[in-house]
Amino acid sequence: MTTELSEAPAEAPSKPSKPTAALIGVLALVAALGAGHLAAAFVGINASPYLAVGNAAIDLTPTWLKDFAAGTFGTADKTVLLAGMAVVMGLLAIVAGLISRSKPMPGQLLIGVFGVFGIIAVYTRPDLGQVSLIAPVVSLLAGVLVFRALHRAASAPIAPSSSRRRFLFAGVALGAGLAGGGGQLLGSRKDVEGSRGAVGPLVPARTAPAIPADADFARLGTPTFITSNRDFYRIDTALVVPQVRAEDWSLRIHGMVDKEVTYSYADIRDRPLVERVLTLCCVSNPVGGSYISNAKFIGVDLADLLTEAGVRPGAEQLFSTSVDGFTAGTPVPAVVDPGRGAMLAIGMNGEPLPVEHGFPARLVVPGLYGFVSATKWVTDLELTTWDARKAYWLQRGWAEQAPIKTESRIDAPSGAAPAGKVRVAGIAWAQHTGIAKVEARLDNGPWQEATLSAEVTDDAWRMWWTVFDATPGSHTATVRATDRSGYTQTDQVADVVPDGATGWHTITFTTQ
Ligand SMILES: Nc1nc2c(c(=O)[nH]1)N[C@H]1C(S)=C(S)[C@@H](COP(=O)(O)O)O[C@H]1N2
Ligand SMILES: [Mo]
Repeated sequence: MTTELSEAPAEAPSKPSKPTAALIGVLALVAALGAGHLAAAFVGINASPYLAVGNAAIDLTPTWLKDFAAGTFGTADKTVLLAGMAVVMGLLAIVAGLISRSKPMPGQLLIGVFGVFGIIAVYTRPDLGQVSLIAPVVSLLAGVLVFRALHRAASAPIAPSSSRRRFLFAGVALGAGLAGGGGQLLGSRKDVEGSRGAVGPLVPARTAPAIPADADFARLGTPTFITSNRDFYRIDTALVVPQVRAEDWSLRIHGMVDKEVTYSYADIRDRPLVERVLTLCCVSNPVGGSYISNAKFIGVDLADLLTEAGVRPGAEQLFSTSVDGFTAGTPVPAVVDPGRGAMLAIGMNGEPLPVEHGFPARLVVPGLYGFVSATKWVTDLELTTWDARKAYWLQRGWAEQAPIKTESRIDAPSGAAPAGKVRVAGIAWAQHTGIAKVEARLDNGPWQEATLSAEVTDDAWRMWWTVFDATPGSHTATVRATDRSGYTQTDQVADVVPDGATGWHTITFTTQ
């Protein structure tokens, strides 16, 4: 700092030009984010201030806005969020540069406030420990120091030759890029795909029933009975898919139990495995929506693990926690009843769970929406009461109890069909109750009973089809399902919040 004192009185410093000032702000931002990303590689990539701010934004977003974002951008909503953050940060950085043309202090302050936001975002993440604070602190320091250094170079009284200045600016940009890229590489260095590949074949002792050829009407436009892992719908609150190696994973069962137990991946894998066909559905699935898929899950009975721990009387909810901080509360009766078939799943359609679907392990519970039951990357199960703990979506206005509602959807025809005999086909579901009947009607005419696909299990969806005579022109088709309890789907329209949409799915199509 002595150089500063000796240089200061020499001559009035020159002001950097507006574009240079703006560039200083942007480069300081890029340096801060790059350094933070690199530091995060050593403590967990989610400690990167950029990602931590994004994750915090997701958790703080009001439900209506989340629904709007998911509805408008679909699964690209996360990319849109990250891009939006980049634009806002970039604009603020330009402001920081422009307000600091004569003195570095105002911009430095703004960059500092940015840094503090990053620190708060990391500090308040439920999935990050104290050591993670290193990343946003490094980021703050890098931002402020680079801003000062560039500002000084740009306003030096005897301006360093502009080529030297350009060299310095380019150096910062390059360094920040290398730091960010290096962080990204190092952060994903933990070879989770390698760990997944090393699991080897999962051979269930009890396999799922064989899937008959008439379990779907895919050639008539319904989905295939089993959804491929690639096509299976996905819902995550976290920005970055958690990377957990099987050898680093463990599951702890504690709380209102006789004996706390902890299982390693090998402990679970070495048990006799069971395979079950199960249709998962998201509570956010609107009438006619696509957040529903069906797979063969391989794992162990949750009821067996809970018996080993010994669930105490008075335990009301199984509070499950993921490594990413997501939590779900499942009613105890649904997970201790051996007839229910709730699982700790480690496999999906013959493979170890895909990383995006919860590798190394997740929960699945027949008949309950995913947000109250299907915790991915699960590491902690606490037996507790409803009063003691509130799960992630319960805190955000969604229901405590959320059994899947009996529903149905039309998949064909879509758009146009030749006039005459028109075949209408789709899916229906009432997990853990079973579908008894599906009816469809054309243009509000009489209900007509549809042909159902072969039933594989009452925990999975059924497909249906029927044929109508349709004159050339515009038509509507409507569907409703009746489940094995005798309940017929209500036509009352309900929104997805708080416990799932209702209403009859109606489509419009034209024939010619
Ligand atoms: N860790 C974690 N688990 C989670 C979620 C999540 O956001 N994070 N989403 C839940 C919701 S809302 C649903 S519907 C299912 C979706 O599971 P899938 O992504 O494998 O289809 O996972 C559940 N488990
Ligand atoms: Mo969900």
